[in-house]
Amino acid sequence: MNPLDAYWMPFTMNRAFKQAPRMITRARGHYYTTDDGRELLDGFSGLWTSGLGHCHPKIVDAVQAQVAELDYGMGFQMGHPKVFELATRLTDMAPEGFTRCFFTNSGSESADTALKLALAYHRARGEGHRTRLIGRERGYHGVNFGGMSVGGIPGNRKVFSAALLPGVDHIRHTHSLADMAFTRGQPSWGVHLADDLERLCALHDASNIAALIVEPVAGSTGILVPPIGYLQRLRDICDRHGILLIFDEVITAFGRVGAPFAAERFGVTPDIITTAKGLTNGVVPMGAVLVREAIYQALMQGPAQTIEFLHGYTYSGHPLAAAAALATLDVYAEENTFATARTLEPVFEEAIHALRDAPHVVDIRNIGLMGGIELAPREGAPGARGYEVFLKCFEAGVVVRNGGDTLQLSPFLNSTPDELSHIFTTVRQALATTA
Ligand code: PXG
Ligand code: PLP
Repeated sequence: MNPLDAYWMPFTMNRAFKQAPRMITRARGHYYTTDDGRELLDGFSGLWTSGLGHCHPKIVDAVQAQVAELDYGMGFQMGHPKVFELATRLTDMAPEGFTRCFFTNSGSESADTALKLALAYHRARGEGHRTRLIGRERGYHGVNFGGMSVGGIPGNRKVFSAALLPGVDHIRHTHSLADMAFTRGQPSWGVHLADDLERLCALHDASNIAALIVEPVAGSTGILVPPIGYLQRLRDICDRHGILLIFDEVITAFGRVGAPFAAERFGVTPDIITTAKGLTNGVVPMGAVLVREAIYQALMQGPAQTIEFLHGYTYSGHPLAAAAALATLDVYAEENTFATARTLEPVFEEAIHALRDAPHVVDIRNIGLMGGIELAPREGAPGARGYEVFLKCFEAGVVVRNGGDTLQLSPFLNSTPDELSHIFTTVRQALATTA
């Protein structure tokens, strides 16, 4: 038996991996070390998680100190100081009006928490008829039943079709090669795609719709940057019809678009923001759901001796995660990380768009330090070309990710221009040698 067999790996080609493993044993700064002693430049910041680089000494110290002090503390009907401090810090840095924070352990749990909050909010206000949840084609909101249902990735949904939540619908995605290929930053075409929400309001009657959930920039499906004016128009339509707007900022929060939140970068304020990943720099799993005061207040109206929102995870607000998050927020502030990322954005944009003439490239998209390079699929084998480029980059010492035939780039928020250029040189060489 292969000693790797027992572990069923997540979102991985298990059989192929176990024939030819890619094993990492150490990480420091911007590099992984493999089990055969090679150094890999991480062009994906973990999995969008680790914008500060790996094993940041301040975060490592904070977690080490915490584990020796309070390893776990029951979070139901009890609490520990750091998680309260963290909630205050997060609401302070969130856009105006976000005064409350609920903790989870992942982006998937944040998405499902946000959807449950939306239903509970409307019901508490006497609008229990608002039960429908709207997502968007090509959206990714994790893998739990709620997030998968509002998600719009056919492959993730297909097998579970019979068990998807009822009462869910989707607006159109915003991608069109014909209208926006090779746009730098936000496309000027496509604001009208937001009007698709009006179609669903008319179909279901808006009084039945609880919430719309979208990623401000769709990440997993290949970096779909919102057209200029699009998010604002979604906001306007939601306002007109009393629909809550949820931004899933699991990828976009904490500097990835050169601001604390994409809501700020795009100047559009949702009602609920979901986060995870960069909250702890990926060091300990944690997610946070930020909500506006009115949502919290609506749920605080019952008898005093009741649990107002019957929801929570054993590990909500885990002490190690809280310590890691507090240290991470300190480092973001001390190192001026979000502004650094914003300064790097034009360098990144130049470097990624320079690949326009490379073989197979049909589109390049970027915003902040998120980049997507879409390749033409190989005849009859969608995804194969993207996967081959991923493998070649790995062999050449650079980690990128492929989502099907789109290469995804998520360099460190504190990358050097040389590192960016090394990443793109490696991708270019990989493309040149890929059929
Ligand atoms: N929402 C969004 C917007 C995400 O990007 C999740 C929810 C789920 O988070 P968890 O922590 O439950 O995985 C995510 C996660 C990719 C890729 O290739 C991105 C994610 C996950 C797996 C792959 O871009 N994002
Ligand atoms: N399943 C069982 C049997 C449980 O007792 C619990 C939590 O107590 C869960 C699932 C949920 O686990 P978590 O709170 O870590 O999400």
